[in-house]
Amino acid sequence: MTKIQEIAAAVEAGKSKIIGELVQAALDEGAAPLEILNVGMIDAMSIVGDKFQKEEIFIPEMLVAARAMKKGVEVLQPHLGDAEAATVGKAVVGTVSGDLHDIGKNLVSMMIESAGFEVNDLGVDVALNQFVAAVEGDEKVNVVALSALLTTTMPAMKETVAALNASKARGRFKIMVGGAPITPEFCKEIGADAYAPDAASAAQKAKELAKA
Ligand code: B1M
Repeated sequence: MTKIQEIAAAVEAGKSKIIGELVQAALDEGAAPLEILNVGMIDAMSIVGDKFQKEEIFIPEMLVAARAMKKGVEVLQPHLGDAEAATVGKAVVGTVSGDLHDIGKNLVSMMIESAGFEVNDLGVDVALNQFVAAVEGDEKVNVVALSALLTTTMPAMKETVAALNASKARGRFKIMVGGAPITPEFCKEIGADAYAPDAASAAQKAKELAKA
């Protein structure tokens, strides 16, 4: 088994105690940080999701897998991207109301920060008025990144985008959306400015939006 396969197995089995050592060992062996993330962790979480869907595992197993991934990401974080010297702006990031999934959102936060943004991460289950207050209360904000992982929280994303579109500060920020059930079509339909399929593209897209 390669180190990356060991990492994937540890994420799937929710082995938080050993995941840090495994990630460090893979880095020491010269594995690419993005490969560790994509193959060792994100793919493993997809398998966890599939098993949950087939009722082979249940919420506690999903939760321990998520914890293990978080621990692994903590070790990986300093290797994921070199922070750019100049600040390109400030991004408000959060998972929309009713949605507690934060791993993808945390990766998006981390990658956007590495791309040179200051980040105000509002966390999960963020009410639309919290997003509006965050943009209206801070003139530096030029990007808002909304995450949703559940089809049932897509309406909350739509309402949040509508509230942001109605904000008096609308002229100075762009809205980006993402998360597993989100599509470019949905992005367009709800009036957001951009869609990104993953955290690395979110960082790239945020830079483009900040320049637009
Ligand atoms: Co949840 N859950 N979950 N869950 N969970 C999913 C999303 C699900 C697909 C599992 C399944 O059934 N196969 C399913 C949703 C089905 C649907 O809506 N169609 C589901 C469900 C049903 C639920 C509950 C309703 C279960 C229940 O209670 N019956 C419940 C809801 C709770 C709530 O939010 N109110 C629930 C709870 C949980 C846990 C708490 C146990 C745990 C979350 C722990 C945590 O986040 N701290 C959990 C987990 C771990 C998952 C899965 C297994 C993994 C999610 C994850 O972290 N993936 C997930 C199945 C899956 O995704 N395959 C599942 C890894 C992460 C890196 O990927 O978040 O997709 P992701 O982020 C990606 C991209 O989406 C993108 O970038 C990241 C990659 O680079 N991205 C953005 C994300 N946000 C972005 C924003 C952007 C741009 C890109 O720009 C702004």
